[in-house]
Amino acid sequence: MILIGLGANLDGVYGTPDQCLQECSNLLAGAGINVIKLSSIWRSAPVPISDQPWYKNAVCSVETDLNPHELLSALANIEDEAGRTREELNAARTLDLDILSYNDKIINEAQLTLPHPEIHNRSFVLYPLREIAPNWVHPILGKSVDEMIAKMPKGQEIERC
Ligand code: PH2
Ligand code: MG
Ligand code: MG
Repeated sequence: MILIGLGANLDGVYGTPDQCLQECSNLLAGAGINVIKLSSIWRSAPVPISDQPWYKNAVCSVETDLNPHELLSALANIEDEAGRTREELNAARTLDLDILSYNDKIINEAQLTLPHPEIHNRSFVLYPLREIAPNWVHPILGKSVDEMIAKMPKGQEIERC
């Protein structure tokens, strides 16, 4: 299963963060990335806590013929088209598309780490992930989504929209 995390907390080319996430299935399809399942949109406090606007987050599963590196660059192109500017780490953004897992492959390269190294720490990934892939098991940690939710750092405010 190929899993992608979606996030946005600034208005951009496609409108509000909500509107941008709703447009994502079309944007991905245009790049040969077909959305199979899409979670609800969740509203989450920025991690780490800051005075940025709250995020809208979702997770989807996709099918594509692109390999992991091709997928990474296709997602970066979509982020660019959405008006993303690349500033400091964790800066507010119009659209963030992260590969969470690519068929459970393990990759450790400067440009691409798979599975995404923060999955188990982030409520804004784990709650939407549970909606679409409740049986997914982290390929390195060997933990189910529920087990990761039970152990994730506390105090990350999140609500389903
Ligand atoms: N993305 C980040 C950093 N912090 N916080 C929330 N709530 N949602 C995000 O998508 C997010 C974040 C870096 O990609
Ligand atoms: Mg991210
Ligand atoms: Mg990213």
